[in-house]
Amino acid sequence: MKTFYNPDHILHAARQEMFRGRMVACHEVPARFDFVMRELERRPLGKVLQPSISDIELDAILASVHSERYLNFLEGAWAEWVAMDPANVERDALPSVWPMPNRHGFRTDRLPENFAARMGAFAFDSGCPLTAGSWTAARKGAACAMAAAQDVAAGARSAFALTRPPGHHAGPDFFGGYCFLNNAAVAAQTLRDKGVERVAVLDVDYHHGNGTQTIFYERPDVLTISIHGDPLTEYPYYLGHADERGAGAGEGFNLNLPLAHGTGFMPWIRALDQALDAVHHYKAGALVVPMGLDTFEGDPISGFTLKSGDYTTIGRRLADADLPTVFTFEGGYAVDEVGVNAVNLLAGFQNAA
Ligand code: OKP
Ligand code: ZN
Repeated sequence: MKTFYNPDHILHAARQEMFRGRMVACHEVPARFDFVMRELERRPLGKVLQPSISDIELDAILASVHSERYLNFLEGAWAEWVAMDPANVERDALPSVWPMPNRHGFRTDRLPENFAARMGAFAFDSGCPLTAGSWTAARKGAACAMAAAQDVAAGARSAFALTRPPGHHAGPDFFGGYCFLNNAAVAAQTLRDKGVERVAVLDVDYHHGNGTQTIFYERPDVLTISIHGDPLTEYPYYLGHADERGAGAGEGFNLNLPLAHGTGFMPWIRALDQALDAVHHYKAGALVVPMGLDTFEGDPISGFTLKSGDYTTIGRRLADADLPTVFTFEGGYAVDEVGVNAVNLLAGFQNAA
């Protein structure tokens, strides 16, 4: 499989994130990318190349998964942050005030002028710093996802979008969880646009793919599935329950498989089999896998206990679905092991095929 990588990922390198009342070092660091790249050099899976996607193409696909208001906000956010206070150039932007939906009667068509307030209107946590280069990094990352999906639509068995920041928490008009633009949604929509009638997204990151779920919640043409830590105790908390099944025309086309903190490989792989059954019954024509490696036992912010060798099995099992597959790089914060775990999964997939 080809890897489409984002050399501009480095433009997004935040200093600190808010965690329980204090600022702590970011978990989502540029070195994560380097470890995956280094492991791909050690155990090559195919060509490693930059995407060639035009701005027009990219704008169009972003506009089909995110709102115009949100994209405009993100594009101008850093300049507005610095305009608030020139000293802000030394600090990453974080929100500190949020609308309470259904309480204040807040409407997204009546945004406040104050930047900090507007930032809160588009964000769902204070742990996702926006830096001078976040927009460009995220945008170039979305181009990788689009290129990977185009490659698969053109007949490749699989492709990998290697980029950061990750994307699966980014919704139609919100960011959070280290994510700004939803790379997996971009890949799924690209496959749809290329004529794949039914696309399945199977999110294996430790955290519920709340952004992807929300983007496709009312659509029957993209089945969204997520296996993740139970939102009763795990981030992102407010979504990811088993009874969220989709709405309207999308009813029945969202499947959440929450598992308790502490879950090990055997119950995890049973959930994967359940997910793959759903993909099969849906008669998907292609698969998108938001690939988080934070299910690993050594992950500092997660609670499953998968081991490095388990990722090979997961890759193999995903290959059994026998579908053209796009992988996007999501979480995984045991930085030293993230490359080995990612390539184990991808190689497990590729060598099974
Ligand atoms: C992003 B992805 C933990 C705080 C939680 C957000 C986690 C985002 C995970 N100390 N902060 O799904 O891997
Ligand atoms: Zn995660």
